[in-house]
Amino acid sequence: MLIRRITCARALPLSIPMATSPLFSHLKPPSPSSPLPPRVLSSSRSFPFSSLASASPSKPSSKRANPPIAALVEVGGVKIAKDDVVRESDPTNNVPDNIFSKIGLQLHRRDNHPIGILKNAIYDYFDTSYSSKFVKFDDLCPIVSVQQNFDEVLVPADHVSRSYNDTYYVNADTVLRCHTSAHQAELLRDGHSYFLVTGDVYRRDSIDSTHYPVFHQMEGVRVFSPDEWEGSGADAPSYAAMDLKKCLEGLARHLFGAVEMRWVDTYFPFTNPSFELEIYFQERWMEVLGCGVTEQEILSRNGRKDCVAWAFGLGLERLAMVLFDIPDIRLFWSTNQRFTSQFSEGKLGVKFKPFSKFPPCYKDISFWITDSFTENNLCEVVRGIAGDLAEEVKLIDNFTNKKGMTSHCYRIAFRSMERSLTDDEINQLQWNVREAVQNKLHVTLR
Ligand code: FA5
Ligand code: MG
Repeated sequence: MLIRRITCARALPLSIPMATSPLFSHLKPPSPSSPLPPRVLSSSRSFPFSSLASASPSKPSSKRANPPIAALVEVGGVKIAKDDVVRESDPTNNVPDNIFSKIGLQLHRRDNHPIGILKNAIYDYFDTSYSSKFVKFDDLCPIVSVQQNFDEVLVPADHVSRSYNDTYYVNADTVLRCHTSAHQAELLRDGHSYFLVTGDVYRRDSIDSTHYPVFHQMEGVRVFSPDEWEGSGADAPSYAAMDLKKCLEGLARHLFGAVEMRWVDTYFPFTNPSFELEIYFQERWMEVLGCGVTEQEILSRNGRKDCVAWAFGLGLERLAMVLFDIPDIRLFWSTNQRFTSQFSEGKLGVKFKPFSKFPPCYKDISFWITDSFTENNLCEVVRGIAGDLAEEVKLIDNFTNKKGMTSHCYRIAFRSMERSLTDDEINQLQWNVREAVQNKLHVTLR
């Protein structure tokens, strides 16, 4: 294993394709003068749409891209009805059906699924290295308050991650957690000093092989009392930062043995200093985790005034992609036996054998954007219609004419991982996408 330390603020241009779009990490804190994202959607804004299933009543798709959805799910003993989460008529709600359909599936609690196998392997590492001191939570409800998800981890009021463009809101005060850090404060208040929280998290995001609107994170927090760093010769934050990197480098060795990695300095509202770990995968650097030394204010607000702590948030899909050689993040949701049968409990070293490779089909769509247009909204429309058949949405052309009108052209890659798509089917999907883009995003098609 090679761990290259990067000392500059950020080693890579932000356009590196496989680095995640930075929801929490930024080069620097957002400026106080940046515009406040809308908390509640005004009816005049072209905005998210709770459900996209009815995109084209006049031209019903011949085949359903999205499977039927259960009306009630249960997480950690809490029953969640579809109506609790998806409310089309409520302008403060932007959760579509296809997102509700993922709640309660809990891939991380399946011992034969790559995400569950990875979770268990990480548990093994922590149990062995820390004599089972880490308390584990993997069944906390993903519906949390804005306070838990943002306020308690010091996310500023004007931070981009709070916008309806980035986060799924159930209503103005309640969200689908967009990171497992949402549970940090309550667990600190409950007196835990070593804990791991694994869960499904939800984000409005781009469409490509390493981004999916539902994915899994594992949060780790360790609190130190003064006697642990006093006498070490280091100050408390340096001591915690050193211990954190040692812990995560050990974890990487435990999981991967030899793989090329590097640390990158970054910014999170809840840690300082903050770092990301990137792994070289499929000929690119891929960000797999964020971490850092917990902001003192979080500790003092939650009864740990004299302590220091570290915290990390791992992207489990990203790590599992490297570990099992899984080329596309959509595969984790596959129920196809040719995928599921390749993995079994405790088997970490297995390399995924692609069972098929069907050709992608590319369709371009061009339109004049409006001020309220965002790429995440476009991706929501595309996913709402094509579901997991949408492999990638990529901006391929962008220009502003003399009148100041800006045109975007996106290339959509449609591909099934399980079968060949017919021309008719793809044309129908693209037709539905065009119609929905025009109606829901209020842009002018070219
Ligand atoms: C966070 O979510 C922070 N809460 C992590 C953290 C915890 C930092 C504690 C400090 C202390 P970030 O937005 O970078 O950070 O996401 C963490 C990881 O989730 C990323 O490194 C990446 O591996 C994964 N990830 C992010 N977005 C996606 C996505 N759309 N699909 C799949 N994985 C993703
Ligand atoms: Mg990040």
